[in-house]
Amino acid sequence: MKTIGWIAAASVAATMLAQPVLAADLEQLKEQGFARIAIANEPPYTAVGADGKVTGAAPDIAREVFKRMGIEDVVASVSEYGAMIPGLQARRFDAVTAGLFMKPERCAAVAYSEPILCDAEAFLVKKGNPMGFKSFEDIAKTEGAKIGAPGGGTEEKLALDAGVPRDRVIVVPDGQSGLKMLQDGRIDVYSLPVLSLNDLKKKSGDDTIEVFAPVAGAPVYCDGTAFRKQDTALRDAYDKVLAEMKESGEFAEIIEPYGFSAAAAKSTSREKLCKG
Ligand code: 6CS
Repeated sequence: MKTIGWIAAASVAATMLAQPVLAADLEQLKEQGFARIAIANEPPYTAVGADGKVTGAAPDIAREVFKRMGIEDVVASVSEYGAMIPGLQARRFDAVTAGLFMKPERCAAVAYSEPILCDAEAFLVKKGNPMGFKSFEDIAKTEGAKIGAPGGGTEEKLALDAGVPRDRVIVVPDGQSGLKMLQDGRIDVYSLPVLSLNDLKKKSGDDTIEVFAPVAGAPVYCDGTAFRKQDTALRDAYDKVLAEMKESGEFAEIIEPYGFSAAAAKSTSREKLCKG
């Protein structure tokens, strides 16, 4: 009996080893009936309503493109920006649709679609911008000034690259926390893309704060939907539908009510953005 056990175990092991590293291919996702997407809950890019409904320009585009690919729906998980790529690679998600801006180091780690949502960077500051912050370098040279930014996010990296010491770059989990920390004086500036801060400021109803934009010296970024490196066939199928929607005007119909420009996304490319 023991011998049979060993043979059975060996054949199972051999079969498992023989399995290729399965990409999340189109047929698999069609069968699954949904694509698992990572979002951040940062309106107007991504949002989760009190009723749990997922909206925002990025998930709305993804839902429509996947539907036209035969994948009926999307199931979203909220993630910190810095955890999105590791989560994708660990197969916790099938795609990242969160305004994850294309940058060379990210392009090296994932397979991005063509550009979708473009935006400049901004600062949320006290009314009148009393510390005169116009760039990340201004914050670096202001002794003791603290900036709030998303963990693993673009603004955190821009601040560190501009010379803001690590202990003056405060990781902020979400917009509401950043707003409160600024209002309480625990940070002197909170940085997110322009449309995110405009949305946050408008909903706050707080006239003691204001948005400064665009941040001098910071590029205009664009996101794309991010897939695993090995899932390029899935990404190419996504891009084909995305291009059709850009051409037909349906792409603009989805993103422009959120404040994004279809022309901005159509004016650039993954190739250009991944070059940096
Ligand atoms: O891609 C990023 O890192 C940035 N994208 C958005 C939409 N918000 C903040 C984040 O740092």
